[in-house]
Amino acid sequence: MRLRNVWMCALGIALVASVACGGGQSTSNKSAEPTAPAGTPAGQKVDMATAGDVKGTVTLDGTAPKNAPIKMNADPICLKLNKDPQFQETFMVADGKLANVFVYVKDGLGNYVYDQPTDKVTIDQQNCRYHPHVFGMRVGQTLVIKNSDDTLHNIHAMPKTNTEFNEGEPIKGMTRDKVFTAKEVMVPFKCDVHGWMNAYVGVLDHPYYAVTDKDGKFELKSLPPGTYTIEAWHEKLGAQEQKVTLGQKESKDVSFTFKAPAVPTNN
Ligand SMILES: [Cu+2]
Repeated sequence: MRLRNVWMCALGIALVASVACGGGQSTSNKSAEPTAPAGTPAGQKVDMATAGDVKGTVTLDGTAPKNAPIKMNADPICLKLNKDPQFQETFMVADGKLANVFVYVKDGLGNYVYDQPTDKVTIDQQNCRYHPHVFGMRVGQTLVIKNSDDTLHNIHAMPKTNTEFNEGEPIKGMTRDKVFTAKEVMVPFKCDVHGWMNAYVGVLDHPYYAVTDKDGKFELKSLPPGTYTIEAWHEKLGAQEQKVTLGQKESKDVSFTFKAPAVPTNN
């Protein structure tokens, strides 16, 4: 390895260690480890000196369907916690921009290795809803399932690849830790006590994922140069893919448009 490359790699490692990558939001305290020898892409860390970004906006073309109303009569505690009318979060649209879309690198990353996040991801059962509704996490990362309500919640994960689980949390303040062992987009959750409660997690083996915010925006930071398939997933509108090629330090816009259903969906 030439001296310059050694320096670039060292810089890259230092940045990887100090800057949160994508949705991982973790800061690793691990000291820099030696990278694989030059010419051995497998097991190599991303060189932050040449990394770029993919950002974009997700738009809904057409009129957003009305979200289904939620009736919480089955549980008086939930009813008491929610005085205002409640609706599903299926279509979160403002000015035509779509929130709660999971966007991630589906293909093209090769064999890079990434620091394992040391932080935990939390899904909270609060006011008889899941928070967040759509989120991402890493394979091997701890998911804390919390009950903030004074009522029984039963979180039921229904993966196809990972192991299904179905666990009750009868007491306010209870938490359970879970780990997904394989990548899977998406794993749905439901509450077996409250039929309206649902959430989705995208589990990935890399840090390049995001969920669109209320303005429909997302950002995948610190992507190495390469050609990638970016997928945008929505719980009702399905998934779309786009290819993008990133040169060194390039920032590219990859925006998606989903067509609103012609007939209102029964969400
Ligand atoms: Cu529940």
